[in-house]
Amino acid sequence: MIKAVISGTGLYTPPATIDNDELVEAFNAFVELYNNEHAEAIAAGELAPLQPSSSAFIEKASGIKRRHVIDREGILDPQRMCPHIPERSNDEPSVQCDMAVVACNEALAQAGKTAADVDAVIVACSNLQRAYPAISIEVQQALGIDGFAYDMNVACSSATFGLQAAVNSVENGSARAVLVVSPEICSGHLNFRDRDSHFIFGDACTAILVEREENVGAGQGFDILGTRLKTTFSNNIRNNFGFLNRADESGIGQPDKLFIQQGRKVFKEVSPMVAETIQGHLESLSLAPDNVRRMWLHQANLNMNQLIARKVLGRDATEDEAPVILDEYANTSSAGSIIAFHKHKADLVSGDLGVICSFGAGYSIGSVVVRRR
Ligand code: CO8
Repeated sequence: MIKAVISGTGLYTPPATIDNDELVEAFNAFVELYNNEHAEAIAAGELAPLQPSSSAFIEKASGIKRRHVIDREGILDPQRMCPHIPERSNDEPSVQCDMAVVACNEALAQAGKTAADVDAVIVACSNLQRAYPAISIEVQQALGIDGFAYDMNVACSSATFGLQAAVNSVENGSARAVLVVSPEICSGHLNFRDRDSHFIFGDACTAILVEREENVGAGQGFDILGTRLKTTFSNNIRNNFGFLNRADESGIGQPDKLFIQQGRKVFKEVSPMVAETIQGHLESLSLAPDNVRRMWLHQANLNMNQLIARKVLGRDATEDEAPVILDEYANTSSAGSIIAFHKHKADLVSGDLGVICSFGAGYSIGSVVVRRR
């Protein structure tokens, strides 16, 4: 039987950053503009004044200190509060393709492979910048891969669901190697005017190369012991942007066409589901939580990750056991757990076990158990 192995990972990090103080300063300037503009309606009790944001709240509630973004200036302009990313002509590579190529090239180099060794590309992320042609086919062409490609979206769990699809393709023989790439431009669908969520997201792109075991050198990469996916429908994280928006003009510009969530409900409902999924997955592989050397968890909220790790292990996890990257990157949707894996896997030794686990909108949870070769 063919077995699938993770042989390389890559990461594209946009150079621009925004720290909490800068973001809050822009948000609070917007609040002042809004409240001045609506002073009469506010005084008459017809409108509630907007409340300011605070860096102390952001760090305490989420663990986020800064985020990388494609464009700083547009986000920090209180009159705009949206990144400025100029449209490109059809003859130029798309922004997501550019990000993907950097991350894929790093994953290939880490694995010691070239495009000639790869048969498929899956672009798996929470938002695609156009409907078609598929971004993945553009990436396939940009890398020079002779094979097939497709896009998929399971919000924050896109990369782990994409990993399962890649494992299936490698193990059923339809591809020798598959690149799973997650170009997340979260700043494009975040409402920077919403106090409850303006601080949550950042931009990044990850890539993972999944190959046949026989093509990967001894002691290189990670065996994939199993994947487990779980979905349960919920409206608590939602984005109603879509191709039917133009068919009802009354909805255009409404806040629900960007990311909206009931953050506290998500926290309460998703955390136990994630812990149960990881525990059940380990049990099905005859493994105990004590056997796990590291958990690369989805990076949405530090308190949430500490709670999940505690539920799985029955005690507090050290930062070595559940590394954190959200302080630096914020929530990068599906890229988050893969960034943690990419940055915190080199010190594992042969036989060490780990769990990559994503969770988010859907709800969706993806658990991937790996073992250092
Ligand atoms: N500054 C100061 N105070 C604030 C702010 C702010 N910015 N925002 C809220 N407050 C206040 C509130 O008004 C409230 O005040 P009061 O107690 O007086 O009513 C108080 O702070 C507490 O508010 P919350 O209950 O909302 O705060 P929480 O402690 O719950 O923290 C979090 C909010 C950080 C959002 C937290 O609930 C959280 O992280 N939850 C988990 C969310 C999560 O994991 N979501 C996953 C979404 S990501 C995903 O699935 C991918 C989607 C696709 C990508 C989309 C890209 C854009």
